[in-house]
Amino acid sequence: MALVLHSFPGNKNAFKALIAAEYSGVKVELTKNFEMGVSNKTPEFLKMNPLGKVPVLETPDGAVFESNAIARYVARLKDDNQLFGSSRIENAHVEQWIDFAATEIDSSVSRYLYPRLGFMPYVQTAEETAIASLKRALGSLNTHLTSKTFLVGHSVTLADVVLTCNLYPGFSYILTKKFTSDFPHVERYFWTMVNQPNFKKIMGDVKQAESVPPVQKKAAPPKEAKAKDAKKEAPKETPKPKVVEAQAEEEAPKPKPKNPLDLLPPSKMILDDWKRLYSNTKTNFREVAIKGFWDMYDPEGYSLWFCDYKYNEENTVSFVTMNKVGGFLQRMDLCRKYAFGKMLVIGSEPPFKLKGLWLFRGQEVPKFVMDEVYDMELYEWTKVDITDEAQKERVSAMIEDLEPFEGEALLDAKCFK
Ligand SMILES: N[C@@H](CCC(=O)N[C@@H](CS)C(=O)NCC(=O)O)C(=O)O
Repeated sequence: MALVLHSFPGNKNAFKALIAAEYSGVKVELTKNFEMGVSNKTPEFLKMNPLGKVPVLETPDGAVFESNAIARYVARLKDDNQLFGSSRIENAHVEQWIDFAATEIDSSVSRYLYPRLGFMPYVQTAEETAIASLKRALGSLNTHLTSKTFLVGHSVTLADVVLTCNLYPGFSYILTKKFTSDFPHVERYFWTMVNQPNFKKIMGDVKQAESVPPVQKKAAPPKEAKAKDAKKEAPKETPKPKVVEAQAEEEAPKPKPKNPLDLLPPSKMILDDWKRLYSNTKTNFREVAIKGFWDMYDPEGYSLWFCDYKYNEENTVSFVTMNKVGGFLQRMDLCRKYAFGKMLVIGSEPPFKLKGLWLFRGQEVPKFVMDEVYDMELYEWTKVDITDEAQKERVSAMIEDLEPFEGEALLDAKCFK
């Protein structure tokens, strides 16, 4: 029976076990319908890995997390597996390069790439440090590989599996030819590895990044927080001349103006009632939730909007596309009181299409959302005409995650509520 590996598809950390399994004649299968942020937060998953991270391997003797430990476990299922080398010293070297791949390559690639994909805050000096560490590590790897095809010995070992997987996000998303050409032996090594049949079967065709992802626009820190911080920093004991005090009083921060959406005439639609109905409907979704939605919908107090991602051709990697939507929904947190949304990742093959449906308080896409959430301008916004039955049906289908959607499979559907 196959061992079950919990992860989203396309995860380089899951590739390690899947490639090791190919070399070892072990059956490992990815969980079906894994939903990042949902499947890895269930109590059952947290029992397997309290950190809630993937991958996790389920074995008959218990679960294993940490991708390198999982890959080692899988490889050990084959006696005298050459993936560990063929002598004690080779085995030590395999372990040495696995640690090098984790501490010198993976950490630097992550610190360079993830802020650019918006998964971590971008800090220019931190990026410079990450690039310097990465160049240093690639330089030493390049020297080692000058006269070698494999890291250790004369065939693929687990060290090649782990190192290639850790190089993979770098080559695929950020390390352009301009960057890697300083390390020709690393280049040759990487392309040789990813073209080995057992790698290719899992990774598919690997293509090198053609450009460095631009730095994500950052939301300005909330004005209120700035005012509070300024207050904190003011020296406590300094006596102020009266005239300055008077001026300070005049300049005291005014109470925060109400959100204009709170000043709209009351609506008969209670957004929380709709969100509750959406969450609590487990069966007969069309008859209960969708019907309930249209019964509640108040076209005077709310408006519906379709959004279409303008740059779908960039959505070539499933998990990056899904994370893009995840980041967008996190940034929409500031309008939770005034909005409900569905975002669909459409297609079974890249490039994936991103389309969404949003319900906003008022008749416009709220200005403060447009101003604060940079993702908004990456989408084309079209107001739904609910007198048009076809548009109404499209709204229902999007709320319902109806599949196929416009003739295509859904890779993912996320809800903002
Ligand atoms: N050192 C871990 C890293 C695991 C990891 O960071 N997984 C990411 C996906 S690649 C994750 O699950 N992130 C979810 C989270 O941080 O909550 C390994 O090699 O398995």
